[in-house]
Amino acid sequence: MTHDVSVDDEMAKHLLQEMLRIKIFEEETKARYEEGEIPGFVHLDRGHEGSHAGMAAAMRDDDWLAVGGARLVGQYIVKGVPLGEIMAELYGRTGGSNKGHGGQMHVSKVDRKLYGHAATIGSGQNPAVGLALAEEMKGTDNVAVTTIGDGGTSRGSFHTALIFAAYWDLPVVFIIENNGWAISTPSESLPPDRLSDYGDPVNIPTESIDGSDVETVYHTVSEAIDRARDGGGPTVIESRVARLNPHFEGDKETYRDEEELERALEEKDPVKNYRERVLEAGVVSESEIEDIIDTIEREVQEAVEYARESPDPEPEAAYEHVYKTPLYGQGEQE
Ligand SMILES: Cc1ncc(C[n+]2csc(CCOP(=O)(O)OP(=O)(O)O)c2C)c(N)n1
Repeated sequence: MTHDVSVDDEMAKHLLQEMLRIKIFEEETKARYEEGEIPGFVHLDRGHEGSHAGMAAAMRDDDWLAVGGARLVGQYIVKGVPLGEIMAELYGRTGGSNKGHGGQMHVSKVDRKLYGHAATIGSGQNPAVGLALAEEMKGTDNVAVTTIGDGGTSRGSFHTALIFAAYWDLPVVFIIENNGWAISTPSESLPPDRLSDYGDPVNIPTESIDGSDVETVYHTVSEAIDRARDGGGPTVIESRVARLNPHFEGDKETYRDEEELERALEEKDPVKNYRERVLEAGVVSESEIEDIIDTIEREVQEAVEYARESPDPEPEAAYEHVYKTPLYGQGEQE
């Protein structure tokens, strides 16, 4: 890679640091999962780090992020959820952001303006429209960014959200993280060449970009957010990335061509490519990168310790935060 760096040194270091934070946190998650410490399913983000870090760097803290797709952990990290709370949620412990009720797919944190994922893919876009409408009604210039995978774009709810955002000209940035796969279904089987073309029928401006290039994502999302903040309405961005891990840990990927995966690992690893690029440009030295990695590794170990020490929820907690009033007598207080 011989591209110049197109952001200032401070931003370049920030982007690299955020991508490394995702990568190191997830390597530890994978190891803890394989040791049987983390229950349930985990879906990891390898290949999406640049899309997540570039998106968040373009946002302000008071902008909403309504997350979607299955590549979620990196999105929680870049939106500033404390690593301990994410890890404890993965462990199903009370120290998690959702007190262990949510697990890996359902971290949310309202005071960080992170709107969590529901059980069905493609369900975060209408809430994002509602959040943007609420911000507009309150008279702020905060925007709502929302992510979705290629698979999720097949749901009607996604298209409904586009229609409402266009109709009300709302400050929403729709990011489609197209990693080529919805579990084992290739995104090539979807009708448009560029998934951002789904914005065309409702006249929303669209962009289709290389989402494994963190700076491209940062510039494109910044432009869309600036337009939304200035009253220019929504944008649909297709962020083309590669899925560099299986759909979930344990998926044998028998449907996937080995050569395609090897080529993607060689060419589309956002962290490896950006590390080379900033080193080549003289923005950081090898020893500075090693220091950044040491610091993150310590943070991640602290997160694991926090999760391990955090208690399991009491069985009765299964009835908390579910229904406003207990259902069929369950969980009633004596
Ligand atoms: C409405 C709905 N259909 C099916 C599923 C099962 N499911 C979970 S993840 C997934 C694939 C998602 O693919 P994509 O949207 O491309 O996101 P990615 O996994 O690539 O991040 C599916 C089909 C679901 N959760 N919700």
